Amino acid sequence: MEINDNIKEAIEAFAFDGLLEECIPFGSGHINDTYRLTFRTPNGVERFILQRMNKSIFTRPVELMENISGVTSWLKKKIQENGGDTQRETLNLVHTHEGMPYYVDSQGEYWRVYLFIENATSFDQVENDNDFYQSAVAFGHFQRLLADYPAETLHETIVNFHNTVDRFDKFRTALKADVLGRAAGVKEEIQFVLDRESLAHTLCDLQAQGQLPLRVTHNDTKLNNIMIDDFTGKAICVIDLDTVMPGLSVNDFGDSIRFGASTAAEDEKDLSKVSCDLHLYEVYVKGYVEGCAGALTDLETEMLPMGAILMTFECGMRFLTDYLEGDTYFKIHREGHNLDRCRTQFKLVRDMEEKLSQMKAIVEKYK
Ligand code: ADP
Ligand code: GN1
Ligand code: MG
Repeated sequence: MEINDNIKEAIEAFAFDGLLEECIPFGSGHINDTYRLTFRTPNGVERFILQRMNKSIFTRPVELMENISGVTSWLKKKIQENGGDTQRETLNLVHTHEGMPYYVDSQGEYWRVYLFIENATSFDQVENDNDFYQSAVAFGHFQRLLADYPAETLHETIVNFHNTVDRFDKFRTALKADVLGRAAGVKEEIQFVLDRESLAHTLCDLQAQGQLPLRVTHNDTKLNNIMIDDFTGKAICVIDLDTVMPGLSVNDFGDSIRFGASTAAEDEKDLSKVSCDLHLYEVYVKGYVEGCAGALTDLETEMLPMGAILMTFECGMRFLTDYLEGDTYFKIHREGHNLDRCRTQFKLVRDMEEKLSQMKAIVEKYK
């Protein structure tokens, strides 16, 4: 790959050994620009993840990096106490020559580097039950490891990130502005959202009434934000820590179901392929309840299915909002990409609404 001057400047700022052999775009995240770096050193090949943080989404990157430094140091201590491998079981930041955990380039862009987690894979779709089960245990366990983290020291990296009511209001604002005149072409999707205003309140209201506890959560629990060991099949590391903040456990659960229990990709065009696989849902419920190891309250457990519906609804609404606003938030790779994503989410919501009693019965089995 031709390395442009910005990437070169960033690479030179970090304390690497050896000779750069390769720099390639990596992964399928929607937010940051991610590259895999390969260096040839006297000890062999060493690889790293280089990321340009998305400054228009994460408007306070210094605070964000404070969160990540704090959380990864905390996790490292816990992993060490449990006799684990600190190099693979959490993200490890590489520092700059100046000893900083990030670099600001001459254009004002923020960069960070992590050790590359070798012999592990981040999956965009569930390939077998075990991977999904493992990811559930790992996300539950992750929350437990952070249960006594001093939450007051965490910055809110995106304000109102999973405030579904606020997302609903933002959708309405985008609809009113309709800057590109796209609303006329998506009337059905718009109506789908408008019909569910009261649904949007469900979890926010329980939280506001103090019935659901605020916990330190990941907030972006997609399957591809977890690394699965290629040999043992165990989920070894939770990645993408940009949104670790106080939040609801049911939302962490719900986002995993939204992405992982779907029978199709998030951007599948053929909606007949999209549904919520109740078997995968059950696999995840089992793993998540085990991973949380008794930490969930009765109401949190009861609300897990609602978390799945609401996170899927919220995500679909966010894709639709971005479509109406001209695709300024999520990276798109084709015309109408956000609309395709929105449609899969709404298809899933409808399917989950129909399966709600079965989803509840499954939770009953494992609580
Ligand atoms: P985004 O916020 O854009 O989703 P991520 O931090 O999730 O960015 O990174 C994008 C992808 O890069 C991940 O899905 C994963 O495939 C890969 N990745 C990120 N960090 C590492 C790491 N430390 N080791 C190996 N792969 C990684
Ligand atoms: C984004 O960063 P990534 O690709 O893991 C988004 C999530 C959405 C997801 C939809 C910071 O996740 O909230 O659920 O896309 N992250 C941010 O795929 O907005
Ligand atoms: Mg990611």
